[in-house]
Amino acid sequence: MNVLAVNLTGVLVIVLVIWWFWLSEPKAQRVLKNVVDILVEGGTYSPARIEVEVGKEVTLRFLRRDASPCAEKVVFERLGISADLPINIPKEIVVTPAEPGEYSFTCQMQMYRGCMVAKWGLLR
Ligand SMILES: [Cu+2]
Repeated sequence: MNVLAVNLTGVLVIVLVIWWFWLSEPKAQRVLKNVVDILVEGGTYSPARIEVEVGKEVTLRFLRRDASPCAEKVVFERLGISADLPINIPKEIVVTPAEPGEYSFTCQMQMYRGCMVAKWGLLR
């Protein structure tokens, strides 16, 4: 009886491990790639460097905690995007990097600095 319980527990653990690492992976990955949360606080974006797939739409959700006017705008120079960031309210910016490479984003004075890196083949 005890041996059977141990074996059943073992099988259950294996099934859970397989589900967690393989079967559940596509969903988690898709969510991670489509929406990226970026915290704006203490003079930094975090994460300050994000990797995204070339040609795929991605939502960057900025949450500004820093009340200083320095952080009030985020500018993607290469994409021609400039947006106001309200304090404590997530602001979604949807971008599609058409070419591989680096797309920096900064505040107006370029004190806050971040970089979105577009690469091929991240989703494969
Ligand atoms: Cu600034």
